[in-house]
Amino acid sequence: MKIKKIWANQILDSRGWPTVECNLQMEDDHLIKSSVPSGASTGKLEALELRDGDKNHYLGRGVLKAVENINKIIAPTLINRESDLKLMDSELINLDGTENKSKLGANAILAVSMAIIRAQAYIEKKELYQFIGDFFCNKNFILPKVMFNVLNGGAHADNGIDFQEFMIMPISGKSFAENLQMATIVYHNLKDILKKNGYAVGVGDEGGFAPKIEGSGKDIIKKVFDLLSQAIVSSNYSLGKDIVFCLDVAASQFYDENNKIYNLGKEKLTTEELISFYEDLIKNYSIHSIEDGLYEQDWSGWKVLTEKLGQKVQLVGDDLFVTNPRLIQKGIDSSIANAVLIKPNQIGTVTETLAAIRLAQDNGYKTVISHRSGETCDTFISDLAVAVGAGQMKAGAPCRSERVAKYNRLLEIEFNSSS
Ligand code: 2PG
Ligand code: MG
Repeated sequence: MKIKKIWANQILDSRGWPTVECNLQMEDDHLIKSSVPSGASTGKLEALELRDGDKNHYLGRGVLKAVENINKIIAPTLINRESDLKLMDSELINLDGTENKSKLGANAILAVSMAIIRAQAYIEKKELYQFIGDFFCNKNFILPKVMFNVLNGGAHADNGIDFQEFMIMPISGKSFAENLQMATIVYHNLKDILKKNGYAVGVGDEGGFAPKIEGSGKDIIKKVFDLLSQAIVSSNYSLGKDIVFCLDVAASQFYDENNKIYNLGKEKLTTEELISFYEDLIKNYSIHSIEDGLYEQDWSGWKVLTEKLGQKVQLVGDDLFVTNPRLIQKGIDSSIANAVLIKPNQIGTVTETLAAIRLAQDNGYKTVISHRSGETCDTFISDLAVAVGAGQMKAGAPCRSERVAKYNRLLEIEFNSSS
């Protein structure tokens, strides 16, 4: 069955900024949609998200050029053909012709790439995760353990907490559904605890609470961990046994490149001091994973970090690797980090995303499939996580429809595959 029509629309993401939606109509008129997310704390080497820059349209953040690139440049090359992800992704890469997809825009290219693989799944009458699994030669479908971001800071909130994401990962549930329930119970108890302590309970970009907490840099972080620990205990779960902590520090966001210093509140920390702060936190709290613990271009600092902490915790590279096989290979070659965050829009096609996952897995690096802080209700990453047996995923708090949509899709996959 051939592709009859492809067209794009400008829609809004969860922060109220424009993003790209791609529509793909099959010969039998079946309509497929995909839409792409957008980051706030983006890595320097990510594929380019094309924005119009016209101040009179959405304050410069419109994506009409990307939409037009799909409608006028990409669509004519794909219609009246049968979907073929591998071939079509490589054509899209060539059509763009730049290193970082800056001509057509990674937002345009990824939206189409996701629609193409969905079209193939539709033709083969398979669930998306089953089709991606076949494509990836994996039959071992696993529901991921999820890092739920229950307290937001950094670029995702305006509360003076420098670490970006404080996440809880339930591990003792017998199913995804059970782990989801555990996270949700802790989330609601955390709300009560914050209220009792006089903190505001509005939420940040990823649905976690975003209270303003007074103190010096390190003290604030410890206070957050104490509040989260209380929420876990008051939910009758055991820290370390039932639930572990995960952090996305997003350290590039508070790094002073000129002075090579991390500004944690009013405290100025060297790389070594920040690493020993992590050691301190690991001793006192059950931390399973630290993402972007150091500045994305400080490869020598990352080397020290990995040597010191790599045996104790998972060290995830996000801004460091930007889902780019070339940078992941560089990390593997120099034994830096031990896990890779996977965000399809950092690289711009589904094929390259799968190549990044394959490279990580083949070299013993763990993979964490991730949303962006600006999201839509597209649930592609849930299917992706199951399909490749990633083992881990993060999609924000169990709150806000664009986050919950991903968790509800995981529930659906788990339910359907067990019934
Ligand atoms: C991150 C992401 C998602 P953003 O840093 O891991 O949580 O944030 O999309 O803003 O880059
Ligand atoms: Mg990150």
